[in-house]
Amino acid sequence: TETETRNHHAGRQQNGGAMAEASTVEDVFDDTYEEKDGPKPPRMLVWRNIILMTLLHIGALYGLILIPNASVLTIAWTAVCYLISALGVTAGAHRLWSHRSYKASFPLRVFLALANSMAFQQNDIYEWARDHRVHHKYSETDADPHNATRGFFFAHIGWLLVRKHPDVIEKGKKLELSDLKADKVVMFQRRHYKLSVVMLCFLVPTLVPWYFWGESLSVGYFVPGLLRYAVVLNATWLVNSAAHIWGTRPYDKTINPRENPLVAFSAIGEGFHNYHHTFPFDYATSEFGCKLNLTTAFIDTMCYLGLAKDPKRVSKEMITARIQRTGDGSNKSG
Ligand code: ST9
Ligand code: ZN
Ligand code: ZN
Repeated sequence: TETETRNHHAGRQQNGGAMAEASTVEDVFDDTYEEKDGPKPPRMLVWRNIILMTLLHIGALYGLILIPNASVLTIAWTAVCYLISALGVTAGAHRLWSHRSYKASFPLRVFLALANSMAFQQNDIYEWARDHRVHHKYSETDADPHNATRGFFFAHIGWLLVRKHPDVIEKGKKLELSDLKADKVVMFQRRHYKLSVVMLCFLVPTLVPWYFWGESLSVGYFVPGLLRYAVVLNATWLVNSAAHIWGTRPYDKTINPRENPLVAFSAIGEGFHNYHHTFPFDYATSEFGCKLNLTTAFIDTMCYLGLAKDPKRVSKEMITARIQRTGDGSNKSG
């Protein structure tokens, strides 16, 4: 595995002359890390987050009840907000900024940063990408922020309700993040994160239906606002919880992340998680391109329009070789 992964990285560097930044991305599993011996540090609850997450989910349930009061346009707007915020996470924070699996022009990065603020995940793109690189590099150990060996609840939402394991921070501080620091769009979003979240995650979804087609403010706030926000969050968390627990492992049966079509559907393409942890730099995060994968279709469209370029892909031969060497036998094409 080790040699193969290193070859991927070398391959990455050869892919394009100006790909220097991509070769520094630390998203490959590090099997030299060992968890510290002795008792685990005590779990420290963060009550502020517990209360806020409870209120958010109560608000989202209320939004669910309000759906019959919403106009058709408001429902359509909710879907649009869902897609935009999801793309800000999948095409933006995840495939572009965490993994550098393709290159995006300035206007596309601005769009993805705005979309990312609409999704209001954790913190800004910089912290999201940092935590996500630690997740890949130290997957399912103490240094993984949402270590799925601690169970479904912890991997899903529990990790946001307690202090991080010290190893997450220790290892995260050693990561190479210069590509993120050098990205003006990422740093701008980081500087203005709070304001951009208030505007894009809450005010815009609420006010657009009110201003343009006379929707009530409460439907605007609870349906395209809170309900949409909570559903995008849960769809994202399912990648960390369900897709690390349920599904097949056609590419690498020695790791826990799995292929989960249901998660792929709700997370617009991010549920092919056995593939993704095996080949983290592939822009499609799946062997099967656009299948159940709106994010890949979006990036393809952006490439077609000249707004993105250099999407990285694993060769068919490399996939087949990997399926035969470490797969669980569930892949029909292998
Ligand atoms: C949310 C996040 O939902 C979702 C992220 C999901 C990730 C998903 C990945 C899935 C795969 C991709 C698929 C996408 C699919 C999308 C589908 C869309 C439909 N390295 O953090 P603190 C430092 S959030 C280095 O406070 P605590 C840090 O800089 C929802 N350093 O740790 C700081 O340093 P300093 C809203 C690190 O105290 C210090 O440590 N958000 C690292 O343990 C303390 O940092 C929330 O609900 C690192 N990795 O608190 C919660 N980490 O002091 C927001 C930390 O120098 N978060 N540091 O400034 C929090 O409240 C807290 O982080 C905490 C931990 C309570 C969780
Ligand atoms: Zn994962
Ligand atoms: Zn990833």
